[in-house]
Amino acid sequence: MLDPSKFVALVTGATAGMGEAIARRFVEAGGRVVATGRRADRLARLAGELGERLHPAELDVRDYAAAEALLASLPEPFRAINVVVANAGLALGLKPAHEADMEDWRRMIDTNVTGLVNTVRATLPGMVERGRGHVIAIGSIAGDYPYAGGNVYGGTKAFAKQFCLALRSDLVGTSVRVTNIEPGMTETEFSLVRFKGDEARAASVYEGAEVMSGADVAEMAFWCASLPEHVSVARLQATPTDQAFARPEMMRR
Ligand code: NDP
Ligand code: 8X3
Repeated sequence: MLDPSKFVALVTGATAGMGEAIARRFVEAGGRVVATGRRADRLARLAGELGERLHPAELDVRDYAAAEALLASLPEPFRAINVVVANAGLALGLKPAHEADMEDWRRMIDTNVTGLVNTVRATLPGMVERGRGHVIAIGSIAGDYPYAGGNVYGGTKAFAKQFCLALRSDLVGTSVRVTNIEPGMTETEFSLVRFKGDEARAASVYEGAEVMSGADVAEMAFWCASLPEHVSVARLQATPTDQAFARPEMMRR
């Protein structure tokens, strides 16, 4: 297993849910983390709690120039990033395609597809140059298994999966690993965002079901990153034990 104190991880979407849990997992294991997201207050709170091995940095993943500027401005102990967790993402709405809001579709594509590509393109050259690195994308089982209303969201996660597989082809011989983690239902702020602040509707998604937590997914990301450097997990798909493939309709309650 790799020495966790040598990890310098950049995590997108570290202000909530899985991203926050992943940042926490790497710092608590002794690594350094550049924790990013749009909500600066939450990043500051996390930095206050986790201490100097966490560097908070505001970043909207849709802005490629901002990602490059951030990398150029990192303090020395955080410059040699060797794990990139491209986690920032969202689903908006659950309407059938013929009724869906075009603006929701655009935002999902801008965040989950363009944001992922921006994060990877900005961080890859440094990792290739240093001969060490690991891209961990947070995809979803929705990238494999369709469900009603998952239209564009599932499409963006299918993109993440295929993009990661393609990256692996490009990166053979560079020592940079690529992993697409594909979780099933995980209780985070995901449904609150999907249903635009409707707390009752968001809570009903998880009611009576034993779903995964951000910490469960963080453990998967940490395990993939900790494996010896000659081992590269391509895809890691995991669901709650009571979920088969897709959303609640496939779940025992
Ligand atoms: P949360 O809503 O709890 O967290 C999402 C994170 O993404 C937040 O930190 C948010 O930060 C960040 N984010 C959203 N838009 C942007 C943006 N434009 N720029 C930067 N950061 C952004 O949801 P999850 O933790 O569940 O989601 C994390 C990932 O996991 C997503 O990619 C999601 O698709 C995926 N996923 C979720 C599953 C689930 O059941 N929860 C299952 C499978 C995959 P901020 O708003 O501060 O910018
Ligand atoms: C999020 C999981 O099943 O709600 O990727 O789409 S699901």
